[in-house]
Amino acid sequence: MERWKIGDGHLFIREGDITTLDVDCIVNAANSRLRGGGGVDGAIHRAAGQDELQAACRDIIADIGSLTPGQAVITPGFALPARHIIHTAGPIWHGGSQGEAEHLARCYRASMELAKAHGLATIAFPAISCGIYGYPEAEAARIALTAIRRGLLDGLVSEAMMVLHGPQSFHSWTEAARDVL
Ligand code: AR6
Repeated sequence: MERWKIGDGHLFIREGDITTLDVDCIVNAANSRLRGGGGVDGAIHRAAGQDELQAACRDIIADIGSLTPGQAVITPGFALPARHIIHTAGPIWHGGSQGEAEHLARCYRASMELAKAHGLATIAFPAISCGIYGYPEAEAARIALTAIRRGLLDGLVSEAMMVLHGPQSFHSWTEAARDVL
């Protein structure tokens, strides 16, 4: 695990399974209809309790229709050690000319703003869009870390953690951190 002090807060980069973390909130790399799916979304659903989490997601979708690009919404964590789940849908990678970078940055920013609005001080992120949605990891890491740095400087949260699945991802993100932070 690596750690940086930023403003009054800290950024951690670590390898692991985000569903095991005891934090105020974890972020789910969801789809815009909150339908559940594979990747980290599937892991979060299994660990939180599929039925309860899907029921909460259906209520949100009944209210708002679908998530707009970069929007974030919140549910309880149910059976997770984390108290809440913040759901945001990252961009699908189409080569970079369709606003993907701005959309991705907004996912991180909106998640931290929502955490702040709910009085949540510790947040853990997966590498949003870096799996099924195909975002190149080094580029995604630079965007994410820049957004998280700004959020910490703005006092949106006091601890932000990037949780990477596997040693290769961990390596890309710590490399990017040396450039960005
Ligand atoms: N803990 C931390 N990171 C994980 C975990 C885990 N338990 N499991 C996977 N990852 P992805 P996306 C990493 O595909 O690209 C879903 O079907 C994974 O290695 O989960 O945003 C949704 O419903 C990768 O680095 O999300 C959407 O339809 C990162 O999490 C779609 O996939 C994100 O990969 C979203 O695709």
